[in-house]
Amino acid sequence: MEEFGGSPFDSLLTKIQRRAARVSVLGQGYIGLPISLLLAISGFEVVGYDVNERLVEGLNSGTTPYPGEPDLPELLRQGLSSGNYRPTADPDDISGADAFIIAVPTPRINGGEPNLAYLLDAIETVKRSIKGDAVVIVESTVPPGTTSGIVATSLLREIPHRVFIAHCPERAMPGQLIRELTEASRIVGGIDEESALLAKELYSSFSRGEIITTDATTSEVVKLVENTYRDVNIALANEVARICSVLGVSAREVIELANLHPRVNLLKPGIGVGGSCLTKDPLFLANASTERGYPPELVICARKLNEDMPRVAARQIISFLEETGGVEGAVVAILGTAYKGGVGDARESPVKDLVSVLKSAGVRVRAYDPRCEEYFGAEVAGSPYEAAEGARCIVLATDHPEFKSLDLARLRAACAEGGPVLLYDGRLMFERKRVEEVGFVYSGVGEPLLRPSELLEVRVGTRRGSLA
Ligand code: SAJ
Repeated sequence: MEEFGGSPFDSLLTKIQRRAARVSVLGQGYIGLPISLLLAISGFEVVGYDVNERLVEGLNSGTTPYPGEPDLPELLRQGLSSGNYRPTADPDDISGADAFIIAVPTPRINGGEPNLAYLLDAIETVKRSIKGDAVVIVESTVPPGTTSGIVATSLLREIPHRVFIAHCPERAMPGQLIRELTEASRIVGGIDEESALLAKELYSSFSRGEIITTDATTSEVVKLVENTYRDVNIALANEVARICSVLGVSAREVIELANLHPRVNLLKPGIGVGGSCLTKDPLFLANASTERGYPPELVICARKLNEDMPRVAARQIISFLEETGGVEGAVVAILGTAYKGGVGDARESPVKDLVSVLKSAGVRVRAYDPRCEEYFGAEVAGSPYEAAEGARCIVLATDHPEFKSLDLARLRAACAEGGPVLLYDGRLMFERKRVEEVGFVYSGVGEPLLRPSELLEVRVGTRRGSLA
């Protein structure tokens, strides 16, 4: 084994620069797995540890668990064939690494409080595995102060070696993880400058984006602020949508036109905000601030507004059913259950609440998703057309690219006969004209409310259908 002299910092830096550092990644999830593979392919010996034995078995046989990430299977193939990547469920295998990356989930519990149990377990595992000077990187999203607080106190107290500690949040978008992990700029926060520099050196082995160093708490806050910004922006779009509905104008058109202003950039309204990040990060930020004396109203209000969106959609659908033949036993077909288009991930999907509210009103809910296996208790259909059989309402709930090429006439033909059928566009994916031409009543998020008196007058392709 090659010797690296000098201070602990110099020695670790040289090991990283020469790709002689051994890396252990705890958690082979959405982020831990691609990070492990990118490091392995760039020349590091990487042990990818996960407590989930089935996941590890799959990885060892070349199976990627995350559909919707087009580049991941090839990356796993390269990682395994490089001989540098070793998935394991045995914690002893990570012992003695020079760098430990913790990429475990930090889900929220009731009230938005973070559940740090997986993180604390991972720290204990790292503590048992450090056999010399090492750098420990927290990649998981954590409340402000966690890295320099609980993580540092725990690691620095009992270990007789020099331990450098940093927080390196990811900025990668599910659906395009690999591209963003390798190309996006990133923030690296150390509990001291040397920790940040070591983490930066490690990540620059695979990242072409700019890597900016700061302190650990700033990087934690930056991560939370980024997702809060997006959540608040979407909440404003959803608020505009609700305002436009009652004012009788189309929010889609209003936002499109407002965004022509050079300094306006509203995001898209929809039936809700899902995924594991935007649904919890603003709450982590707000809770931390509240604990220190400032309860931030806007952030909380935006979260509530976004959480309410599936119920707003459900209410509009229910009132349509009430006005056109009754709710009990009416079939509603939901297209898409994933939390967003192009992924097979149902975590925190707004479709869960949508299904639940519709079902408790007596609706028979049938759903189809080309990528996702979670149906939230809805009847499962094998195709959009099967889902539509006998339906009085179709809800476009997830903007999967597959739905762009739906045969709308065939969809309408599969629906109930003899009365109006609503196509509720929860992701503003379809053109009103196209939908009305095939005989649907068109409505959706931010569209003018349909008025019952007008409903009966709806004629195919002749006027805008609307309903209150
Ligand atoms: N959504 C809307 N309207 C929009 C955009 C999104 O309603 O205009 C909805 C989506 O349908 C989805 C939810 O918001 O339900 C979240 O989707 P997303 O694509 O906005 O975000 P995520 O959760 O997939 O990924 C985010 C990203 N954060 C930011 O863009 C600031 C990503 O870069 C982060 O790495 C990721 O969170 C994370 O891991 O924190």
